[in-house]
Amino acid sequence: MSLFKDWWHRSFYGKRIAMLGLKAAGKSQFLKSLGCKEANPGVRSQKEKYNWFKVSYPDKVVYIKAGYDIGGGLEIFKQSFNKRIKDSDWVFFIIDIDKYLNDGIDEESHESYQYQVNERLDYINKNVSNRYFDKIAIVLTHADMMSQASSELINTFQRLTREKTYSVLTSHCYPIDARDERVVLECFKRIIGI
Ligand SMILES: Nc1nc2c(ncn2[C@@H]2O[C@H](COP(=O)(O)OP(=O)(O)OP(=O)(O)O)[C@@H](O)[C@H]2O)c(=O)[nH]1
Ligand SMILES: [Mg+2]
Repeated sequence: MSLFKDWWHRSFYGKRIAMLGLKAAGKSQFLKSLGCKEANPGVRSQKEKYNWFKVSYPDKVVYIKAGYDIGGGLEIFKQSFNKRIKDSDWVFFIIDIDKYLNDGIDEESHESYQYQVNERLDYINKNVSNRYFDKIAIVLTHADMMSQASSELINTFQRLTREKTYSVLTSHCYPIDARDERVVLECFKRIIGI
């Protein structure tokens, strides 16, 4: 009975989500904390398929459809982001706020983290119809590494992006420790509006 119910719910009410972001941003960690057992944080994801899973609250269950946990390389991002944003009910753009603000240079690409994130935001802004922007939420991971309070982090992040063409995308952002299940569940709840 329960298996049938699960099948029924995920087939008809299941939601599709997309995780976007640079490598090691915390995409797999966020999925894992949400309840996806197959997500593998700390291991570089290529294009691993995960099965459907449930996000469980005391009073509610949200069914998430099967999808891909796609790694953060720019080529993969460019190939897949447009379709993924359109096909998904909610899109999580994951940014390591510690790296973003402290702006380290990536050893592989020799570009700063902030530059690479901004480049992707700009890319989305220019290549995706703005009618999809409402379903994109910016999640700022590694907030636990920062001395600033959440509200300050949001202010700092928004100040840096205010003058940019893509500032419309950064109006909703959520600083979290993606390893903390309780925090991730609360963040997810706010984003999807339940
Ligand atoms: N302290 C802290 N560590 C985090 C946080 N989010 C993720 N991590 C850790 O950062 C590392 C990278 O996280 P992943 O979830 O694997 O990153 P990813 O975005 O899936 O990376 P790719 O699959 O390579 O694209 C893991 O060891 C995580 O446990 C956070 O909010 N705080
Ligand atoms: Mg990953």
